[in-house]
Amino acid sequence: MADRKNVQTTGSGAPVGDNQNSLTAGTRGPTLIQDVHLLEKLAHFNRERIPERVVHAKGGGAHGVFEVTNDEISKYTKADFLSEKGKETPMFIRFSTVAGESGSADTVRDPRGFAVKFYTEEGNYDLVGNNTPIFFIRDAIKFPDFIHTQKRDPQTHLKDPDMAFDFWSLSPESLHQITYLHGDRGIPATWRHMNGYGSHTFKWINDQGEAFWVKYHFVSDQGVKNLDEPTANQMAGENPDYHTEDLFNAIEEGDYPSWTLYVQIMPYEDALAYKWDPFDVTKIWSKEDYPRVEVGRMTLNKNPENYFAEVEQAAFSPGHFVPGIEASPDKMLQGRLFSYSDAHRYRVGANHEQIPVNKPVSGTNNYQRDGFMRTDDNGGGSKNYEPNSYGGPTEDAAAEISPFDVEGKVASTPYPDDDHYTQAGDLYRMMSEDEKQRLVDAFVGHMKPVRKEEIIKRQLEIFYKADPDYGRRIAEGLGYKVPQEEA
Ligand code: HDE
Repeated sequence: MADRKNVQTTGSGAPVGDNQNSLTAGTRGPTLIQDVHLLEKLAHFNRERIPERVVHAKGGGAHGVFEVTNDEISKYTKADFLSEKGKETPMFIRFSTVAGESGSADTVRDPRGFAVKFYTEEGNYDLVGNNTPIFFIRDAIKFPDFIHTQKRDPQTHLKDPDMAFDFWSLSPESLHQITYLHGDRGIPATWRHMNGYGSHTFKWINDQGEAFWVKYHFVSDQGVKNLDEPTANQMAGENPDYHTEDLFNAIEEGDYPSWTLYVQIMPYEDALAYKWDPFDVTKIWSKEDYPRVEVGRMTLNKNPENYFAEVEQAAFSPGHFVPGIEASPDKMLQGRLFSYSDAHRYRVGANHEQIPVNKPVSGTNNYQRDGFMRTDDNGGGSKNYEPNSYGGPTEDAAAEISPFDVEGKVASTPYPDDDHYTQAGDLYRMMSEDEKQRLVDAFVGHMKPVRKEEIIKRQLEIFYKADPDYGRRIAEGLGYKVPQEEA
């Protein structure tokens, strides 16, 4: 028998005699069902695909390290991985587009996922953001509808601009994000040349139990570079995996990309007095009001060994908090706290957190048992209930979330503020003339195929409310007048 080290085996470890020829009765006889190697190989092949992510299906990832660069941060959070300057935490990131399927092009006009998993000594902390500081909607209940308009028409199975602009023009809270998306940053040159944001407001708690609101900003140390739409469209055809390839090659060549992490910090009491609802993820906090404070640096320095094992099976959840970091009442964040782990249980399985890329370096110690693909000792002979008299793991009061007051009626409540125009208009007005022209051209190009005139008119009215020039220029490009100025 050849040296076993390099002998091909079946899934059950038995050596394979012949991997070129099926077992047949005679030279031309039928294939025998007892060719268990053939049966296993074909059957496993049929089961190689797991459900792709329902959004963010196309992406790439890398391992790296996060280093704290500011000793002051521990004043605001007791999170251990942020406790002192120089502290390093291994991390894994996955970049992605939103709407495309797993084989779609990287260089489309679309937000980019920016999902970071910090393997801290207090458990995994997942910061599952995008390359935009805001989002299209601000209540989780609208998310499935919104995504349906970004995917394919139920009849034609084609992308349909009527659906996208119908939804956006009937959900004016999307104006800020679609202005951002149709601006230059809507098509990053590479994943290395874009910023990342937590987007939502989160809550930090320090050792004294004081609470602060924070927003995360990962600022690319490579700078921000974008692709213009014609170049991006050409790249989508020539090399649909351009961003994936760029990141892999950069790390392979030792050109490690890094981002400097900052937070904006809002005192707890400011929240309800601030001019904008700090829990409305369609709005930003101005950096004049809440300047960015440096936290640390994230450097990507290792490519995955295996894409499926590490990137496709990666399971990020905004619900993976560590002590000192908690949720805010942002309704989008609240909905995400359910959705991600639910998606992982469906896509990767009940025990997805036992898969190496998802496994906390700090270990787990609980009473969860059984379920598909249980690959650890399943708690061995220890009791699987608590409280118990057998020394099983008990809760740690220090890990309880910080109590906070709530008030008001239980009701399906809209946000109190419907000013979707000021911040979008500010974004338009801060653009250079060239940037404005590219923005207008992008919208004109994307709205020209819209068939329903009422959709176009409704959307033009919304642009105009943000800034009359914004509305007029797009209307002109489409051969319309803005409704507000129709004779
Ligand atoms: Fe996601 N999102 N999302 N999303 N999202 C998912 O979870 C969801 C939102 C983001 O690389 C899904 O594992 C809801 C905002 C990223 O694995 C799903 C809502 C932001 C990724 C899901 C949002 C994001 C996802 C699909 C509205 C930026 C990829 C597969 C409340 C702040 C993570 C999965 C990765 C993936 C739900 C909105 C970012 C379906 C319900 C806002 C980066 O659970």
